[in-house]
Amino acid sequence: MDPLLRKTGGIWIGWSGEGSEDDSEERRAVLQDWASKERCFAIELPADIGKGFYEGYANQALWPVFHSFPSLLRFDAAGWDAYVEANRIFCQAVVERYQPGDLVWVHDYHLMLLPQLLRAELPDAAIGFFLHIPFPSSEIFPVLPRREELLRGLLGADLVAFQTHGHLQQFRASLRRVLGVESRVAEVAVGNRAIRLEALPIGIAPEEYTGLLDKDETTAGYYADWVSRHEGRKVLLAVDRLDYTKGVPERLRAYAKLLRSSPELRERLILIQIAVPTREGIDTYQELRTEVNQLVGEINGKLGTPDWTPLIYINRPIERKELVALYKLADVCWVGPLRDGMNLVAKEYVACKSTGDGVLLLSEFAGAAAEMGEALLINPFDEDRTADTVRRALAIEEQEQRDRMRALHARVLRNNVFHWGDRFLTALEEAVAARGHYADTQPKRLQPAEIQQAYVRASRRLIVLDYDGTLVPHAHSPHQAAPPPVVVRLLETLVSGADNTVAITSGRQAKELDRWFGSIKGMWLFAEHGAELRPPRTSLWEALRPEASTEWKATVLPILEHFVDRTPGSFVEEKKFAVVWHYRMAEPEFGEWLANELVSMLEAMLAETELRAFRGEKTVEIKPVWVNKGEALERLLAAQPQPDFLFAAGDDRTDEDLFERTPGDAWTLHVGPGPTRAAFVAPDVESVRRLLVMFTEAGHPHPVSI
Ligand code: GDG
Repeated sequence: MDPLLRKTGGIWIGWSGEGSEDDSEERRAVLQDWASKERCFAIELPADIGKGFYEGYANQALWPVFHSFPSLLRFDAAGWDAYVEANRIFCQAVVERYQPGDLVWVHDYHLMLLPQLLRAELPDAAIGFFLHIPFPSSEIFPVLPRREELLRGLLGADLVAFQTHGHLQQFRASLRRVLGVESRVAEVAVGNRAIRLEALPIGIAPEEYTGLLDKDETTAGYYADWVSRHEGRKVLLAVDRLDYTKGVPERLRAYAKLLRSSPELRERLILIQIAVPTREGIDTYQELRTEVNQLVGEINGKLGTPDWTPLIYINRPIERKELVALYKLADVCWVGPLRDGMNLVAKEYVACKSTGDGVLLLSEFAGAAAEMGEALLINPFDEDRTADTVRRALAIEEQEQRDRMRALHARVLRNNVFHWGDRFLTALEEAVAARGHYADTQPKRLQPAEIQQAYVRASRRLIVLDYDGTLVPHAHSPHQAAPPPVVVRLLETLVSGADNTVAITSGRQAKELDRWFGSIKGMWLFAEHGAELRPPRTSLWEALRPEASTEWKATVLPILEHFVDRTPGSFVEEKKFAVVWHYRMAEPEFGEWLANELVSMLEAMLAETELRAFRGEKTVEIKPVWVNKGEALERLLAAQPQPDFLFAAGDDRTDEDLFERTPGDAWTLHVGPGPTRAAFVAPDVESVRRLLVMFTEAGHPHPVSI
């Protein structure tokens, strides 16, 4: 971040990494220096908070789960409390330094609660979050204790960005599964806020490496030393923090296999493994160190000769100049993480290969693989095949090797860290700018007098009404929602107006609408969200798409029946063109959880078909995509083109399809809370009925009263 902060004049706020109890003169001088010279401001955490936060929840819960190692998850409530407290302390520190207009960029899994905490303190601040590590699959994420808090924490931001599209998709799937929150590819709406979602792969600052390559004497010295010691041998290089996600034991075993199966390579090859110690306070890391030490001993002990040490193992950090010398030296860079957000070593190596020599061996489980397709990809868990690929890398034809490396090199230089930083900050600024637009598009509370006047003035009216939740409250069971007399009277009166076309668009089946409204001859009826319709003055129902098959129901019904078995109080409703799982009577929390599970499962299952699973009011409905109220509206407008007063009211997601297709000057009304595209909102069914009463008072000889 250093070059980026210099460019933008930003400040860095980070944990000093030690307990605040150590208050020595020397330490204070260092922190002071950082603040004044580097504009890096240290957060102080008490030792127990720091430990519980960093070695506890962040690195023994989040790190393993996010890297798809759920079996290494260790959770204790004290670690979580420390994590919350550390996030709170960060929040305070940001608030103290915040100036209006600042952009706040929160980094990584240690601070997932911070966006929400900041939002509460600084409601207008521009807050972005970047996750450097992968986001796990929605099957794994829910094992995390306190997963809801983490997701809600992130949703405090204006922008949440990931290394790859894959990670972003997993995040969206987890939002659905854990919180039941639906999102779009690039956006999720929470209440009246929109949060932008992005995939922004991080890059490196190439100059920081290439600048040392040929011009720096120390680097040249390191290079000459390494060359003289290993003249005539091919060099494989690996550079990792000694972390179980990085695949170090897997690499060493694959290397041993390679040497055993290809005796001709012996004495002609070395592997240099840099393994920088990290998080040594955590047991898993101690165990990893022991395992790696043992493998190193075995390889050199069993395969080495008096003139040749096959593996050079460096278990400490080296300075960057030496690292660059090694990048220059290496014939093959072997990047083999079992899971990695991005992996910068791959990019640094490629940056140092401007002449096109060298081969990059890259794990398909590193985020980098998504944009470095010219590398030789490996599955690090498959040690035999990995050994084969190393053999292939060593024997690769020069032309192929140069073609691959040149393409990689150009891309790494282009998609550098500045490009990444600019894209992040631009996306954040855009997300904040769009807030105003979003606020403008927020629905207003309906002014009944205003709409009544418009009603009176009009002469070609189209009135489209949802039924459940709009004209009558939702009933516990679909059979208990017969319309009260006042609703029937209201509809009859509206239909009797010569200038009016009135339609009911409902998710209900045709037989129910017939039973309740069959007697109102002049009204359009749309059943099953428009899949079936009955035009005015007819008694026959038509299918919107008569040729559509419904054979798919036989596959989906047993799945829903299985959910009924698991959920007392829930039941399945089979419609002509849809099937619905109702869980209004089920235990609320259990019902919501199962509904999330069901939708997540069906989403994957139905991906290749025209069927979709839709969440409704305590329902999950499976139907073809073309069955929607928007299509119903098109049909109405074909019969009744260009109305001069279009009024549409509804309460749930299915009504949004209709609102989306209405012209800009339509009076669209959403009933109840929740996000909507409608221009207006009304609090409840009663207010809709009062409004319809006003219509009848304004334009009809026999108004209805409630
Ligand atoms: C996280 C994500 C993501 C390593 N040894 C030495 C040394 N290094 C430098 C490398 C590289 C960096 O450390 C390691 O970066 P990675 O990307 O490989 O991995 P993480 O540390 O796990 O970083 C990762 C990254 O965040 C950025 O978003 O790519 O997926 O896990 O720059 O060169 N540098 C020096 N001596 C060493 O011995 N000087």
